[in-house]
Amino acid sequence: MNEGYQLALRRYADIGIDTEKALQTLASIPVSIHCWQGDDVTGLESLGGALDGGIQVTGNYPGRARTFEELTRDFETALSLIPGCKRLNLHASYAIGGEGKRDQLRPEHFVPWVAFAKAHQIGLDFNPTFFSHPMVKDNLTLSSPDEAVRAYWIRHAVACRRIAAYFARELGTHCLCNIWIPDGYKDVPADRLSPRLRLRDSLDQIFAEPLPGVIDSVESKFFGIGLEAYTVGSAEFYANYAATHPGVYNLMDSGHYHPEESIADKIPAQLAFYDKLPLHVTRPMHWDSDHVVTLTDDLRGIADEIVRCNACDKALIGLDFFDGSINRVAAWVIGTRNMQKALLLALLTPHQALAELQNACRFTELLALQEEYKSLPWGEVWAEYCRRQDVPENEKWLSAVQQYERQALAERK
Ligand code: RNT
Ligand code: ZN
Repeated sequence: MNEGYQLALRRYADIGIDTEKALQTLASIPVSIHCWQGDDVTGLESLGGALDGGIQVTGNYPGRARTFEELTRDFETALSLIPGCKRLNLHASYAIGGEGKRDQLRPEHFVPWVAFAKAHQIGLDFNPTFFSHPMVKDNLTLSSPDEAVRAYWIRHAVACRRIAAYFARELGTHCLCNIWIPDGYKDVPADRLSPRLRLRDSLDQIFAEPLPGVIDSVESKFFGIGLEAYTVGSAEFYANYAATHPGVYNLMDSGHYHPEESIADKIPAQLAFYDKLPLHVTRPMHWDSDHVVTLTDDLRGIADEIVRCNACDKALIGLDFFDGSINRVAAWVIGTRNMQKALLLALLTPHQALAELQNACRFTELLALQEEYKSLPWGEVWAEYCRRQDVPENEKWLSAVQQYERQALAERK
């Protein structure tokens, strides 16, 4: 056994933590990696328009994936450098051969993705795509007052849920099908209720069909770029929708709240009522900027809550960042490994003992231990995990990405 790991194992045993058990648990927690970091949320439909819907990718680092082959090759490279259990999160705009007719999408447009998932033994998650499309009129989709527009997007979501069911059937694992819509207004609206009533009706139509294997979620948001005054699918709207529609879950994106709010505290609030906890983990900087996830206190707070609320099997952890200013394969690797490091740190914390201090109102000891535990040798445990999972245990993964950049990305002009 590696010497550094042995020392760490003993140090953790002193505080009642079994590092072997932590590694076992870590390996069992899936992280769903979003395909859209690989191509700046462009998709494969060749519609030619710019990214819209109030979200933005900045940067033009060379090597963006432009085809299914490039995207999957890039993703494979990332997979080979990330330990543990992975899933792939797809958007409907990554359909192959659907000609942008999103209301007519069928499983056949995703056959190569299913083959890819099978080859890598990973599950798929899915998202209808309600942006970057000519049928999005004035940033409105499921809440549009134009019935033709609203009906189009209802058909799209219905089609997507069936595709999600196909993924679940083919891959023998659930498929999270998440609805996020951009709908909102740039300036103060005259009517805040009617759009929400239309959205509620659209969702009722979309979720009418029971589909085995599909977990449905709705993702709220506070504001978008160009949609500053009002968002139809707000936090309260979707929280209440989910609460009154069994089987529909409220997905929390860590960039979709007020800047001083963290979703960490919202996790136990959700878990008091729900058996599943879908998440989009991202890093907002001043706004929903979707920076690559780093090992911040915010991220650690999210992982801590998942672990200490015993929610490792309830959390559906998805990543949602997109940075076009750095190597995109590296972005995947950095962000995903950080999510996993945060989970490991949480698994290496004696939460029960700390909770007992809280219950006994021994707050001095609680603060002292919380701070001392920050310098335990968790890096040795991470390195051991990577060795066992056959991925680089440290910054050596970077040279693999750089080599791939020279071989494969450099020729994409
Ligand atoms: C947008 C939402 C949404 C998207 C992806 C591409 O603010 O976070 O989840 O980022 O669906
Ligand atoms: Zn999101």
